[in-house]
Amino acid sequence: MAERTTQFRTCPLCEATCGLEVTMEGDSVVRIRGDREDVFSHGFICPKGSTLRQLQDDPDRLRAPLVKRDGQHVEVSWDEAFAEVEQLLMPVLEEWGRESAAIYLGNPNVHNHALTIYGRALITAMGSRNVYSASTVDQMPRHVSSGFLYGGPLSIPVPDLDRTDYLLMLGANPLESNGSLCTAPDFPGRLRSIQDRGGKFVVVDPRRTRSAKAADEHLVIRPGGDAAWLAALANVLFAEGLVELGAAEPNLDGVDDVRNLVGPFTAEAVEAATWIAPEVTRRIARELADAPSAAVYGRIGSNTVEFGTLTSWLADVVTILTGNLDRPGGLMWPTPAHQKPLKREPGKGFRIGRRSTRVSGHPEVNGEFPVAALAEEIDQPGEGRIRALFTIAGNPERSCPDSRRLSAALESLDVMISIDPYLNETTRHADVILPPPPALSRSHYDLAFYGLSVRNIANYSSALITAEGPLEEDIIARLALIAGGAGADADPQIIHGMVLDTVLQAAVRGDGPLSGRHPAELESQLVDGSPADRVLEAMLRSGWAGDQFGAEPEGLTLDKLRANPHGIDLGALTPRLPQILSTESGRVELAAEPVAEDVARLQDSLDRPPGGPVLVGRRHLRSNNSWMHNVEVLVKGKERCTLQVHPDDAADWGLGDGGSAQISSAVGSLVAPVEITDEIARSVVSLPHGWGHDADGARMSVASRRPGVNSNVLTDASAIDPLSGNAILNGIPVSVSPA
Ligand SMILES: Nc1nc2c(c(=O)[nH]1)N[C@H]1C(S)=C(S)[C@@H](COP(=O)(O)OP(=O)(O)OC[C@H]3O[C@@H](n4cnc5c(=O)[nH]c(N)nc54)[C@H](O)[C@@H]3O)O[C@H]1N2
Ligand SMILES: Nc1nc2c(c(=O)[nH]1)N[C@H]1C(S)=C(S)[C@@H](COP(=O)(O)OP(=O)(O)OC[C@H]3O[C@@H](n4cnc5c(=O)[nH]c(N)nc54)[C@H](O)[C@@H]3O)O[C@H]1N2
Ligand code: SF4
Ligand SMILES: [Mo]
Repeated sequence: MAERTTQFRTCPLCEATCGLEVTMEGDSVVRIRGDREDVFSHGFICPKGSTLRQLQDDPDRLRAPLVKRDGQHVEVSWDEAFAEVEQLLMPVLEEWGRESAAIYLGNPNVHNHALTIYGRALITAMGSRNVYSASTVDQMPRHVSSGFLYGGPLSIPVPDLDRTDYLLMLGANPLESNGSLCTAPDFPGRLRSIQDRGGKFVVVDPRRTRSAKAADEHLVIRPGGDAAWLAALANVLFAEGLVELGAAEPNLDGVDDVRNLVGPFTAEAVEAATWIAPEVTRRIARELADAPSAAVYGRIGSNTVEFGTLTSWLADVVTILTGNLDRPGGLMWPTPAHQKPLKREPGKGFRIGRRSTRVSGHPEVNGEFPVAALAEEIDQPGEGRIRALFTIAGNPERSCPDSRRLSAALESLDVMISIDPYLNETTRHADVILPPPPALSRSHYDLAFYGLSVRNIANYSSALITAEGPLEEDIIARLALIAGGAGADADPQIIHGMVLDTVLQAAVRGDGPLSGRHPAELESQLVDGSPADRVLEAMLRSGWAGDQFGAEPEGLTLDKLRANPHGIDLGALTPRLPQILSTESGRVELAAEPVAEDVARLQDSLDRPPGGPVLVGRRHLRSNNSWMHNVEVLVKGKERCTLQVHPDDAADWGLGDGGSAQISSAVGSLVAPVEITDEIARSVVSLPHGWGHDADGARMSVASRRPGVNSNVLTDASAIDPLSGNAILNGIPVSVSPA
């Protein structure tokens, strides 16, 4: 019998970054549970955390590349797969030019440092600006509002959960999702602690979610009403003389403009659009102003809506007006270990629309185009049509709006290449599928999420099980070499060297602690590791907490992280104004023009007559977007892909619990089982996303036995938030009838 060992690593499945204790016997996993000594999660995990083993062992997980031959996916060797990529891709690029290629980056790209670091290399080699990602069905409004307010789309402040006295949470359900754009393992426990220390948290949601039940107060809001309601909170703060800017005041521009902009949004004026009574609006505004510290936090239900960017902006505005920006207990910016020390320099500011999409003219945002436009960019004829597509760690056929059209568009491509462990609804269209190593076979470091974390943490995990195939950075490097014209046999070290050199060159630039040192000298100090780990090491050692390649011997190194498998806690968040600002003015620009101009659209919406029912989404603790429904222990039990309907609506529409309903929107229609519950507001119905696992050609045997329905058949790709290009996935007008 193989020896039993205990290993520690971070769960890569969601943003919470929980520590796992993994008991192994040789190369097999015996047990996974929460790591009680993890410096951040202290033993907390959710039911998904222990399923890394099931993902590893899943017989449907691809172990070798697949290529499509006569409509069937068949296994081939890695060399054959790359040769096939070259043979299919290059003629398309030669005939139609670089702009005929596009890439879609799915959510796990940010849960995997190899992908986070290497994505850019493939985009550069592809030589096309057609970049799409899951960000525009998710958090793009947050990037845009942060870009305009603070100058940088990544300068997203997070609620200082562990010190706040008052948390106002809109369209987020962390008791199911474990939090997003706010990395905080054991989010539920941290919310309870707010209450234990005498504070309060309020949930604003059209559904009485688990988070709403745990909250001190739950406000039922009309879907899409958050921006108007937040504007009303700001209005009350001004009207009642409650604005108190606090220490951030010298850094703020545009407070008076905001006063004017929110002038029309009185508590009375927004009542119909929000379903929130004026006296409640006024009381919440006063509570926010009175609280010793407070933070406003909005997520999916407030981002993937008609006024996503305005909602995101106003959440920060209300926090700012109550003096809670950049102070303990308010909204604060993390300082991830890999970030270089910042100096206050006038920034370049933030801009959108440096180019636009071919068909609908949607502006570029943060270097990408709205994924809602992907289908039409493929299926509409004309110069610049997309004919070649890479998808990396994404399932757009389930996660993006108007799936039917997107499905047909994907099928029509000249060539499609996917990096994914599954033959699923999206990759079934691919000519070549390249499977990455599963989580336990790769190292892990949360490069993205330590920048959105409620404490400054560094925690590195080693790979535990030998990978069956190449590392993901090797796969990307080989694709980049092919796309760049070097061919399928070129040495991936060429790309690895380039990626590393970019980081080392940046490290020695400027007058930071490494200025004057030579990249080659720094490189010679790197410990042996995978290519992505060497880049990570360079980032960490040159970051603010790093050892500066020997100059600060007490500082962080990858070896030091390896010796601390429960992670290193670099402390609570600290104030970062004004250095964090990169606006042109060097100040917080509260009323940047594009944002201010969009307020008129919000004002117009106040007089809209009440419409019919609208559809919203939801998440369940045992799900992870579209891709973990193949894990038996997570999907067993009660049917979860149900249409939630209020009892009075069910009576009006003639629906019975457990019966079937037909739901129709402007773009599609589907039939789903009905779940009658008073946990949802009247005139609102809810379906989770990421289901619909009955597509021909997919190979997910567990998921296909409980397929559920795909809610994105109903979402409309022409409905986007204009500033961010984000798809509107909540508040979709629908009609509902018995099926
Ligand atoms: N209606 C509606 N639609 C939504 C949402 C909603 O709330 N409502 N939510 C949106 C949100 S927030 C998001 S983030 C998107 C998600 O949208 P996507 O990112 O497109 O979809 P996922 O379901 O996360 O699919 C992830 C894919 O990555 C693969 N994968 C997993 N791990 C790895 C890995 O390490 N490497 C590689 N190469 N592949 C991997 C999985 O097999 C799967 O195919 O969906 C969005 N769509
Ligand atoms: N278990 C699990 N965890 C996950 C995921 C998962 O799929 N499953 N996905 C991960 C990803 S990619 C993300 S982005 C995060 C998302 O994390 P959260 O933002 O917490 O996501 P949801 O649980 O979808 O919560 C959104 C809530 O918004 C409400 N809502 C809908 N419309 C409106 C509206 O107009 N206004 C308001 N105020 N509320 C509204 C919905 O009823 C729902 O309760 O979760 C991550 N964690
Ligand atoms: S909460 Fe997220 S990070 Fe923690 S165990 Fe569950 S899936 Fe993993
Ligand atoms: Mo997401």
